[in-house]
Amino acid sequence: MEIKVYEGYDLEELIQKAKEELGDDIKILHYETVEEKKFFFFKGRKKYKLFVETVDDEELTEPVVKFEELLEKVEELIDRKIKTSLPKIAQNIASPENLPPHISLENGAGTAVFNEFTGDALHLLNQLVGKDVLPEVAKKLVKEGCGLDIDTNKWDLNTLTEKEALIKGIKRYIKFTGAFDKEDGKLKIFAFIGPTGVGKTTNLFKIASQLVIDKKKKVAVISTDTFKVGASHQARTYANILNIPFYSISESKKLRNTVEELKNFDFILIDTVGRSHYDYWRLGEIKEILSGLEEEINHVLTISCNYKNDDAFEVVHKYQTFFTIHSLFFTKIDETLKPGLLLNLPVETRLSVSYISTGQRVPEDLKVLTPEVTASYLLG
Ligand SMILES: Nc1nc2c(ncn2[C@@H]2O[C@H](COP(=O)(O)OP(=O)(O)OP(=O)(O)O)[C@@H](O)[C@H]2O)c(=O)[nH]1
Ligand SMILES: [Mg+2]
Repeated sequence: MEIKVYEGYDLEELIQKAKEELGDDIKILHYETVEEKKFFFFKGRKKYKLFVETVDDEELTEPVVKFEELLEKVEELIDRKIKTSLPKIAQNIASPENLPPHISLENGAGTAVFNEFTGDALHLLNQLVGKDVLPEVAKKLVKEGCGLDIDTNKWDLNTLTEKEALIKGIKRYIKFTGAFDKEDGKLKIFAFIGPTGVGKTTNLFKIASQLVIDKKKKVAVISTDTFKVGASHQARTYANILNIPFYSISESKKLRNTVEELKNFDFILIDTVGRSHYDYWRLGEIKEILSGLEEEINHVLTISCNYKNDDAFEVVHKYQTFFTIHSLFFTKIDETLKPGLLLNLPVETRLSVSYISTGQRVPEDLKVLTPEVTASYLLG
């Protein structure tokens, strides 16, 4: 690199001269103007000083790093980064700790963390999770049938069979109402509430049949489902077969009067219209019809076993904001292979359970829920 100075009266000419001598790629650093002194009558002229830097040949040739080379370097860096990070990512995915708790690898989708369990206890846990029992619920229940294994310092079953262990847990965490019955000779009222099509009407009549035929009780049925076309007809037909009184009522005052008239009966079963748990307005309507009888009515929340866990919890949650729930009445167990709800709902919500509907036949397809019956459905 070299700096040259050109002097003259025309700046354009100076630049031209520099280019001719040094080439087109000169670098103009700066220029100065110098005013020449006046001489008698002549005005002083403006003179220019141009400072130019010559550019080395090397600098003019190819850039130090070619674009392709730069690209290669970047690609190499990315490759290296992927190679070092991938094993870690892969490990993280496979590690049980990183999976949502209710997913089980054994079932092809991942595995829940049951580090503190071993042997049969672990086998039982995986079986339950495979039936959609939430891992936290499964752990709670299984631990009841476990003791600490001294060799491994982990929990293992201390019962003869897995079913026994599960029953122990179920007894500890789930309340069972037993068959609907009368205490102290007073009239008992049950209202079947729940989402659409879960089996409220069908199962109400299964209960009515058992009470009338097996227990020789005095039963009346009231339907507040005046909304659905044919609903009242379906219920009336069942009532006629059983030869029991049937009422179709849509006003709360009339309902209260009718209940008053039926004082000497053993049971009143109230059928309600199925409502989406998201339909607050319509749930409010049911509450309004039943109002004034809150204290006397046992609200039986009917829920289908083939509901997904999240949906079922949502149903319970929404219905609980309107009604005090007496018990969960499960239906359609015959329509699912994964009845985890049977444990998840009562354990997590602490609501009691009453019955389970096992099919469409009235009155046969109904069982009173007990710890043994519940365990059978989970373990086959
Ligand atoms: N597979 C099976 N079907 C059932 C069971 N319980 C009821 N059902 C059927 O489910 C359908 C709906 O039953 P309903 O008793 O009318 O249901 P609901 O809850 O009263 O319905 P809405 O009044 O419309 O809300 C009918 O076809 C029943 O036979 C069950 O345990 N298993
Ligand atoms: Mg119905």
